[in-house]
Amino acid sequence: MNLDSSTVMIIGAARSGISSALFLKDRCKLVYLADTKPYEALEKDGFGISKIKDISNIKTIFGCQPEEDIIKCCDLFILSPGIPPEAYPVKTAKKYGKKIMSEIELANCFFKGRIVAITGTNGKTTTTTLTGNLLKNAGFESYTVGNIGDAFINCVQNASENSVAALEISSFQLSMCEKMKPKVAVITNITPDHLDRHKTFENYVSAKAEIFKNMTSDDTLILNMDDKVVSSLADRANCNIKYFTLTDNPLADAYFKNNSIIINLDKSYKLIDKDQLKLIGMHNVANVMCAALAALIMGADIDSVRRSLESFDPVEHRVEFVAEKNGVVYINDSKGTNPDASMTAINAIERPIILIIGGYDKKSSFDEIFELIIKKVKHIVILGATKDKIVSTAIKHGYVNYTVVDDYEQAVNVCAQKAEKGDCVLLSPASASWDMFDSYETRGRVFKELVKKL
Ligand code: UMA
Repeated sequence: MNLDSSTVMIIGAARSGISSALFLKDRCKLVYLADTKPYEALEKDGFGISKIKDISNIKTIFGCQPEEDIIKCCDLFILSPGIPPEAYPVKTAKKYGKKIMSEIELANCFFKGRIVAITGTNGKTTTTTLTGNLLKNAGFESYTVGNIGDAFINCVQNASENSVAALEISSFQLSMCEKMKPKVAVITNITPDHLDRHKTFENYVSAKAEIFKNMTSDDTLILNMDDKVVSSLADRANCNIKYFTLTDNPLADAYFKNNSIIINLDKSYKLIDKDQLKLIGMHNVANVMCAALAALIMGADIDSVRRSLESFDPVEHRVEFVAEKNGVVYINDSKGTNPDASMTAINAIERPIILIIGGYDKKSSFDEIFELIIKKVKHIVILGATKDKIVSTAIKHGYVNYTVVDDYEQAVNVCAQKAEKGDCVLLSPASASWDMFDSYETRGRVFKELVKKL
């Protein structure tokens, strides 16, 4: 891709936008970096906006929308994943027939190595981290990038033909991918999420299916046999398919038998016992199956995969142990940003639970999670933009053990008062963080700080 004579406009000046601007600054005639937030707010976000200061061919448009006349002069638009398709610069660029691509697609155009792409509603961060780790320990020059927090474009400059990107990719990012052709792709599971952006579940599933649209018989798609929505996608794919299942089903390429993970690729063998893993819960057994299949298909050796799995620690903010205070265990699952992820966390915990729930409204339903809350959760502490919706769902299900609070300090204090020795306080909001925080990471860190102060 030659952009020497192009003027490029990047929309969104956070992780994806800043990294794209730095990558493009020497590769095109002029870069515009646009964000509706003013500079001071971008600085506060802490994604390194000061790095683009005083670079002669990066012009910034902050605190307002770019003018139509400037949009008309640009040849290419790079969108950050958080920019909705109805945003003013996107609609205007489309009106003038301009080329628009995502930061992921931009990176894909310049990346020389192979891609292992991982998507799904839940489990993708752990699976991606694990895949990157298994590949690195097996001697690959691997980069763990994407939705996980480190933009894909950041690794492109240093990558070679021998590199492998373990790429976590969200539905937002997939809906703007054109040519990406992963060597291996994984779909962990699909349940309703991000319906505020995709509008319908079908649109969301179709966005996920974009991951394999360019894959051919040289490539492999790993699908969840236990998830009907995911396994039915096999009919739409033109590449090799491998399956994993948490049942004892030798027809799958990875399955679970007598508490062990069995791999069934060229030959059948026991990979590891569940008890040898530091990761807790059956959802993590599924994540391990995905990552192990992906690494083995890429050529990692079995012994190295086994050793790496034994030593792998849980990912921050995903069912992460924080502290034990007065016999009460505190767990941070701030990455539980939808009801399904929070149900997975609740299911992974064997103690009586006090749950902190609520946050930004992604239009998810809370009915199903209440069926589990009734069985496993002693008390819930509700806050955030979804609080009224959660309270009315609690009333509808006849669940009365709840307290509504205004902020995290109150939430942690109420939990500490309600919890008894042997209980677990679980932060798993079943909602995104954007009503009160810039990210789920900040939310998780605030929770951990408050717990440490107890
Ligand atoms: N903005 C505008 N105009 C708009 C809307 C937003 O200018 O109309 C600006 C905002 O003011 C803000 C910037 O756009 O400054 C934000 O862009 P962004 O939300 O795409 O943020 P990035 O920091 O670039 O982060 C994105 C992903 N965020 C989202 O998809 C919402 C990050 O995933 C990802 O790590 C990063 O790219 C690198 O790939 C985060 C996430 O929450 C972790 N993802 C969602 C999830 O996992 O559920 C999908």
